[in-house]
Amino acid sequence: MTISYSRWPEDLAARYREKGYWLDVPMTDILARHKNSDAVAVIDGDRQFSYRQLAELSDNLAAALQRRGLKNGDTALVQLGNVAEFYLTLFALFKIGVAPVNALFSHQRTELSAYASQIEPKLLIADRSHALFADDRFIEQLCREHASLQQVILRNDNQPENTLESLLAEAAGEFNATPTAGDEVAFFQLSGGSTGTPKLIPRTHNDYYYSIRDSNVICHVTAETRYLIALPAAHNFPMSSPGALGVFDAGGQVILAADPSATLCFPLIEKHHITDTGLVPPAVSLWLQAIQEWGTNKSLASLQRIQVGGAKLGETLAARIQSEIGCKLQQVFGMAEGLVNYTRLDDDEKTILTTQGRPISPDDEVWVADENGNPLPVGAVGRLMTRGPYTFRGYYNSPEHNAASFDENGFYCSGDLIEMTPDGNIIVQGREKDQINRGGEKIAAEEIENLLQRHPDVIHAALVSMNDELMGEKSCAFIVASQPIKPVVLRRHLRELGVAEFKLPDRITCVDALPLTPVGKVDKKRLRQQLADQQAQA
Ligand code: AMP
Ligand code: DBH
Repeated sequence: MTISYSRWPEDLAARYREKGYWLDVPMTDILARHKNSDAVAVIDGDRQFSYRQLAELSDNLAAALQRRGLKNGDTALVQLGNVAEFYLTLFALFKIGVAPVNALFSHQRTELSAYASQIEPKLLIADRSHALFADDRFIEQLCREHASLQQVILRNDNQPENTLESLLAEAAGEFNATPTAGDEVAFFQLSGGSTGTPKLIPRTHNDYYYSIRDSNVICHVTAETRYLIALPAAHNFPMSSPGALGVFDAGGQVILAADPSATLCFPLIEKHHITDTGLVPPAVSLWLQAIQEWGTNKSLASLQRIQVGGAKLGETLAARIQSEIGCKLQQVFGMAEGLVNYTRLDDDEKTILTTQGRPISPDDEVWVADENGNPLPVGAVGRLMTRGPYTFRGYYNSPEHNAASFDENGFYCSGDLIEMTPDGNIIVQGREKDQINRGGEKIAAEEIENLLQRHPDVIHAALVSMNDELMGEKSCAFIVASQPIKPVVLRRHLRELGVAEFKLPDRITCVDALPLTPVGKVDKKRLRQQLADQQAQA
């Protein structure tokens, strides 16, 4: 059984193969190329793993899962944090052709249940150290609700058998890898989304591996690269732009940090002579603050480049990276759906400080559309439209949403408002999608509004962004209730439903009614304006 997904049309697929973008090899190739190397691949706290060990341990896990009935074409729900087992599991699943959804460690019941409903996984791999898996209640609920679930494997489980650790230690024996073909689904990436249920993005070996290989060229990743992963490992940016997979492909070193805090990261950078990392803008602010407080950037001496993406980087902050950290900046504007833009390392200063770069591939087609879908000239602000060799052609099992997200020629409309400079760089100018970008963490307004509206006293809810000095944006919920209701009660309600903490509204305001547009939709522009006016007065 293969997983069905929206394929590229034949003519484009032929072109991508002809140009050497699609190699028709699975991403197991990334490890296979280094399987006899004793160079260090991953450092996770006191543990380190060579390439040889990564290859062997992922073989062990793959074989153990195969013996437990997992096979090519199956799917898995995986939730692991920034630990070596994240990569061991990813490669093990690639080896047996099982496509995972890698949930973020911050995800809770609502998100995991939504993913399970969409992929009907046969396998769950999770961590006892996550509050959801501290006891068996949620696992029992998942198994009740999803008859497809046959195997549950936990990390940090106090059992002698059937734990992630014990499976990694089971000798592989006669193991035959059965990866999916290059043009089949390798895994599902998570969309930041704008809809009530979070959508999944099928990524094939061909498209993902291509974006990784060419990211390595653009980002100068080599066997000498020592890359700090401080953002959530499952996120598309630290996975593939060039991320850990890029570093593995080049034979470099990945060093894991649980979070991007300066107290955790600075000592790691010093100890492991880290050369590269990827951050979101708020993390950059906190690093600069730490340098000021500690009066030195000495521990960052080995850093050659910092990539910043996930949310718009202001020009002032951008300039401070070069002067106060003393390393190169690379802006990254990417999306789990595909398209990734980078400023190039040898771009002039103005381009690096003021643009979000240009696409990876000469065959990334990017243009700017007006509201009627007509092309706009250089310098005009409009909708980002794109298709290309690593941009998906449809969300998994979502025909209606796909009809609204793509034009008739297969161009994906990302919901970003951009401007093109005369030399082909992109400047992100805003957003049309109903989403809050909270320092790089995306919140689909509709998802939270629906959850808020499940409270018996809430009649209507609208979630909008408000400006925030550190995070860029935070979220504010406007609530119409049948009786007075305290913000703490609504926050508790959301926590009880089980949703990632970063999605809880930063502010909750009760109002008598929500402003409406002439067609009767909630006028979010007006709500955002109200918040901006309040901030201006404060
Ligand atoms: P996601 O859907 O979670 O993969 O997030 C992708 C979205 O993040 C893009 O469509 C943009 O809205 C936003 N984004 C990513 N990088 C940047 C950046 N460098 N500047 C502004 N927005 C960004
Ligand atoms: O925000 C993103 O999704 C993102 C940012 C930078 C991304 O997916 C990427 C690079 O690949």
